[in-house]
Amino acid sequence: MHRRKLLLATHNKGKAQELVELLREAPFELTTLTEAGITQQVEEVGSTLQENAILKARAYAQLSHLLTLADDSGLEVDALGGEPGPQSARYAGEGATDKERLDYLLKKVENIADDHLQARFRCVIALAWPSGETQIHEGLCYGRIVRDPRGRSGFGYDPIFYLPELGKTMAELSVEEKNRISHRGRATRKVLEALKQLSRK
Ligand code: ITT
Repeated sequence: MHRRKLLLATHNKGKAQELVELLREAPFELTTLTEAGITQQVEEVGSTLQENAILKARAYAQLSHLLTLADDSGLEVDALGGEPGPQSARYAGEGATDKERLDYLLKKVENIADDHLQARFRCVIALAWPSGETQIHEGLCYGRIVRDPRGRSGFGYDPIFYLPELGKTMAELSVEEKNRISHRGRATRKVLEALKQLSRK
């Protein structure tokens, strides 16, 4: 029997690696933008994670004619009024490296006291069907910013996102450990439930 396909619509390798692991039990055959021959980059012109997740999922679903999953995620620092939020990928300018983004954020929090560095990661996942129908799922992960980057796993702001209960930064966790507690893990488990329900229909 042919399993239905689910397109993981991300150009971010770190995200893709985590999503593949998280969706191992999904009753769908996972495929990527590269495998689907899609090179277009959808512009994230929305002002919220939800708007951008929907924009990406709908656009790639139309291009691929497949059920499509898009993840828009970001880091929210309380003392910066929730910044960088939806701008997380572009915080230090278009084309900046993870290291440049992280340094830029550390500069922004330079004058903020250590006990005011609470932050959270938020992940919004949109599922879109080629018909235009869309579902949204969200996950949060709470921690705080540390000034000395630690760890080599993960991606993005992981080396400066500290999890007090674990005594480690997100970049000191294996993919499995990160998925267990991360914003993306939490959102994707909700997606998985929805996909399982769908496949029972
Ligand atoms: P796609 O749109 O192609 O999926 P992207 O990297 O542009 O890739 P986003 O627009 O959602 O994705 O930007 C999310 C940014 O937020 C990402 O580039 C990281 O800087 C940060 N981020 C999101 N999730 C993260 C995580 O789990 N760990 C560290 N940083 C994360």
